[in-house]
Parts: sequence; structure tokens; C-alpha cells
Amino acid sequence: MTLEAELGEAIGPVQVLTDPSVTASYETDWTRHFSGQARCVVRPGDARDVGSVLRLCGRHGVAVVTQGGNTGLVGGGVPDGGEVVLSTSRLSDIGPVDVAAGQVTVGAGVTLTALQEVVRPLGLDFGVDFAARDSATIGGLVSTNAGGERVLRYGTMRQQVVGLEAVLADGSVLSRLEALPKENTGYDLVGLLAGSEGTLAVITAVRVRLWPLLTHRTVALLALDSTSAALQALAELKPRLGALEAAELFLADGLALVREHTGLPAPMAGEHAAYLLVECADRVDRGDEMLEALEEVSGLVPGLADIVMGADERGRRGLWRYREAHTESINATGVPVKLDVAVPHSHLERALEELPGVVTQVAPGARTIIFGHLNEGNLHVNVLGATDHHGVSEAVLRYVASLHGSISAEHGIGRAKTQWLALSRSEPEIAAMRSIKAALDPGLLLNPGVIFPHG
Ligand code: 2HG
Ligand code: ZN
Repeated sequence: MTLEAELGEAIGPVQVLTDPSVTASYETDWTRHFSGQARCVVRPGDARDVGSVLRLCGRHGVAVVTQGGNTGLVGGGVPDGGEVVLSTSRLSDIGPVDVAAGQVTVGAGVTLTALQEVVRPLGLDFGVDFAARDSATIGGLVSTNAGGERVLRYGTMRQQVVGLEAVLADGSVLSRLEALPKENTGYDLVGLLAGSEGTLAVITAVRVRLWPLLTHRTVALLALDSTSAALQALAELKPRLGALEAAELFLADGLALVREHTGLPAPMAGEHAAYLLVECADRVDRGDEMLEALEEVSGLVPGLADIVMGADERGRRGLWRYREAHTESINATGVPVKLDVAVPHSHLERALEELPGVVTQVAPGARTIIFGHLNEGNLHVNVLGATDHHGVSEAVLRYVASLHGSISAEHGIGRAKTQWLALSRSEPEIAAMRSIKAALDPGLLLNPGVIFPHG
């Protein structure tokens, strides 16, 4: 029997997709940079189904790539060629919300928006949020240890996971969904799977931590004469704003691109080098505190040229749109080289100044759009119009490593950065990671070519 027929017998023939016009949408990533043909696409309905898929694929020697919302930006969720794509779309259950514990169990295929819509009416919220919320799935968030716009307050995805269910390469199910606040019995397998990018197991369900819903949000967009003024403004604002939740940076050329693509009006008069979007969130209105802090900081940071505040929810969303529309505006302009990096605070000012030059040295005439999560020193370096994508990655990642930064802050290594892993990880660390991979997935069944280069 063919693998496809056996898969159909195990999980139902309608859940095995082979028609190329149907499988095509699973074969290319969101940036259109990574694509490969899938042997077929399977849509298991639970962990048992996933176990059957992995056992059958293992027996046939066919690798498996797990795919959630397909919004990952490093090629970790699309096939390289010939793999079975395991879609988590049917793992979409949301369990009862345990309000007292502040926890809920959700299927790996549940989107961030779907989770928010269930917990917010109950007065609770989820700690991770970012622009791709409508498509990005909780399983994908865990496997990439996603960050986003609220790390300043809640940490990354790993900190939101209190338990999970996952299927190992041999088909056995690892179930850690009952979440005790204190549990010290051996290795932290849940923590290990977070950020493992589908290379160690297929995550099928996640028990996540929930936070009290903060009902009052105040947002301000600051226009600054330079990136160093933006850094200075954030340094002055942080101790003054106890309820600060987000501090996002974008620059003049990014704003211009967003406006070209969306048709949005300018957020304020004049052109400015840098923009810092800050948001406070609390259960009471922090508008006055924000105003007071901004007034003080205006006197301290000469490069702070202008400020607009979101008057109401509509105004708040409007200001966020300038920041969140960056990715789609860049994508609409071309296929970018996307580099998600982090630089220590002590080198941030220098990095923001030097990065465009680092790019133009290898790609003269390319357009470098930098934006990101300023508090974490997490910069999204997007390069448009470069022909030598490899050269751009090499130059930027080596430069970031020379500043003791990370070559991947929140998107993962995927297929995009395997050859540069050693810039951020030492030899003993890579050897330890390879031993773990070999122990859990000796047949190299799960996401081969992701994190580590093929072979
Ligand atoms: C964001 O912060 C995402 O909006 C995407 O991490 C970043 O498109 C990018 O480079
Ligand atoms: Zn980001």
C-alpha cells in the first residue's frame, strides 16, 4: 500500500490532501521566499491521529513538516521537497477556561485571535500578541517561542506555557497538561519543546497561563529626530510608567512604505527620523500618568519633536496600524530578506546607525527597513531590492554577532539561518542540541533541515 493510502486508512481519506491545487497553499511560506513540494498534506484530528501519521511516515522513511498558521518567517513550516506536511488546523479545540487558576488548554491549531476572543469576555487575557494574530496558531507560537509586542511585561511564549501535549517521532504521546504551579520532577520537557521549531515533537495541545484583562489602554506615538533620541526617550519613560506594556520603534522610510501601501495619512505634521509607540495598560485609566511622563520627558530629550495620543479605542488602533502594517507593506513591495535580530542595549544606538550601511556594502541600492521591539533590542531588518540575499544575511548576521547580539530574537532559525547558528551558539551548545535531536528523533523524521543544516 502507498503511504497516502495507509494515511487515509488511519486518519480518514478526506484528511489526506494530494490534489496539487489544494496542497499548493501549504507549500509556500508567507514571505514567498521559501517553498517546496509536499508529498501530501495531512490534517490529523487529535494526538492519536498524529501518532499514526508519524509511525506511518517513519515506516516509509518520509519526513514530516508541521505547519500551523504558516505565518513563520524563516521557512520552518513549509516543505523543502517531498515531505508530508502535517497541518494542525483541525487541532482547534478550546477547553473550559479555569478562571481561578488562570489557565486554559487549547489545541495547537487555535489562532491567537480565537484564544483572545474566548478569554477576554471572562476578564482574562493572553500574554503574547502581535500583528499576525488572525492566522498565527498557539502551536506555532510555542514551537518558535514567539515574542511580539508585550514581552516587556509578560515575557515570551515559553513563559506562557504551563503544560503541553506532544507526539514524539516514534508516535508516543507525551502528556503534561495538568499544570501544577510547583513541579520539579526531572527534566523540563515542556520548556525544551518550546522553541524547538518542530524538530523534536509535534505539539498537539497547550495549557497556557492567562492574565487579568487590562481594560484601560493609553497609547502615544512619539516623533524623534534620531534613533538615539528614541532610545533616550524610552530610557526616561520606563521608570515613569509602571503600566508600560509596549515600546515599538519604526523609522521614516518604514512609515513612508506603510503609507504608500495603506494610503494612511501622516500621523502628525512634518517628517521625523524615528517613531516610538508606547502603550500603557491597566485596570484604571493611566492617561494622566502618561501625559505627565511625556511632559517631563519632553523637557529632558531635546530630540523629541512631537507627540500624538490615541484619543479613544479607534485612535489607539489607528496609531498601532502604522507599526503593525510594516510586514504586509514590505511584502506587498517585494520578497524581502528578513532578519530578526537582537542587540544588547549598550550597542543598540550604534547598530541602528550602522545597519543600513552594513547592508548597502553588499547590496548597493537596496532598501533597508528597520523596525521592532525597542525594549528588547529586537530589530526586524527587512531588505528589499537586494539580489544577493545570502550576502545580505551573512553581512547583517556577522555584524550582529560582532556586537554580541542574537541572530534570531523571536522568529527562530528555521531553514533561513541554519548555516549561521554557530554565530549565536557555542560548539558545546550545538553538540548538546544535536544529541537531544538524535535521542528524540533518531530517524530525522521531524522538520529535517530546520535549526541544523541537512545531514
Ligand atoms: C513583527 O514584529 C513581526 O511585526 C514581523 O515579528 C517582523 O516582518 C517582520 O520582519
Ligand atoms: Zn516582531
